[in-house]
Amino acid sequence: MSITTLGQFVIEKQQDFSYAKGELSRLLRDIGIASKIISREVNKAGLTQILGEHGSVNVQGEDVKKLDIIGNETFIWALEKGGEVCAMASEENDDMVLLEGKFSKHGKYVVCIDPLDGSSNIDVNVSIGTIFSIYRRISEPGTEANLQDVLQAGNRLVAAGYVVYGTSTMLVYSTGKGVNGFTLDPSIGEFCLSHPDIKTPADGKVYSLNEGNAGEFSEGLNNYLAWVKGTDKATSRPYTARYIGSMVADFHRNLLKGGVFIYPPTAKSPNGKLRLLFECIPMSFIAEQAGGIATTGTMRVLDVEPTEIHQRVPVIMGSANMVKKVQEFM
Ligand code: AHM
Ligand code: MG
Repeated sequence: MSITTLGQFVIEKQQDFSYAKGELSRLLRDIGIASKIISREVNKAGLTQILGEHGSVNVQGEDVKKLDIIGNETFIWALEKGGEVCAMASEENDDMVLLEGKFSKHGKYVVCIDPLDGSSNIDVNVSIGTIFSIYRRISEPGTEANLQDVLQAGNRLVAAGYVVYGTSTMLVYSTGKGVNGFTLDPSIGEFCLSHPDIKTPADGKVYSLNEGNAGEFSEGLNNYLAWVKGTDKATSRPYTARYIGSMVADFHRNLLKGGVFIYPPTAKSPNGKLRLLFECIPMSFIAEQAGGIATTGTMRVLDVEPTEIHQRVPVIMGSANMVKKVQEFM
């Protein structure tokens, strides 16, 4: 048989890390388990008519929770069971979460997570995603984790990735040695290697940003938009706009086909909308590992030193030449 499951792949790659004692492999396995559970819940989302609306009580008499809450609780459960992680920062929690599993205090890792990104798309059956990043803790294992453990720059990442719940569920991750993608085969309940060693094209045709905010963009960015559209009448240009409003889905398409994803500063939100820890760092890591570029417009996203958990930064990421072109204008 020629399939390689996520679990098999992670074990095969363990030898890439001289310090690895299997904890990271187990942690990646736990993230895979949580993702499969969330995938199952996401697939049931359209059944709320039958199972009950969010906030109501379903036919079994259980409270129906919002999917982002389910996603968050699923990750906390999986990481507490696994015991490799001492603390977590989540888009769903205001503060850092100290994990309370039997072995959590001794866990060597911290995880930052956006359990369900693009949640405004849930009700309309459009792809959503989970984004995760893994760091080694700074504090001593066995002691209580502190804020410093989760406020680490992206250049210290051990691993990061995302799961896209689309026509198939796919998990894409990197441990700093390239990017690999796994598609969930529901018939065996396993993520199977489907996209080995993903390299993003250096050029692309797709630009992805919310142009509804153009009135609040910088002059430079609006000039770029005029340029991609060829409104300067120079020549017709090959670009096309694609923006679903689910970063994971927009990013994933651009990663495979070539493109640039932009969430720029606007007059109202000078730091953009997306969160450094939960969204920008992990996706930038994947972009770079696949051969692309990720910048805030003024610096490499992975070099930004986080100062608070829910910090936001602007982001321009994707195919190297497209990112460079945006920067020329900005
Ligand atoms: P969320 O974490 O609340 O779901 O918000 C993040 C999402 C991204 O997936 C997406 O790129 C962006 O918000 C869309 O925002 P906008 O509607 O401003 O374009
Ligand atoms: Mg989000």
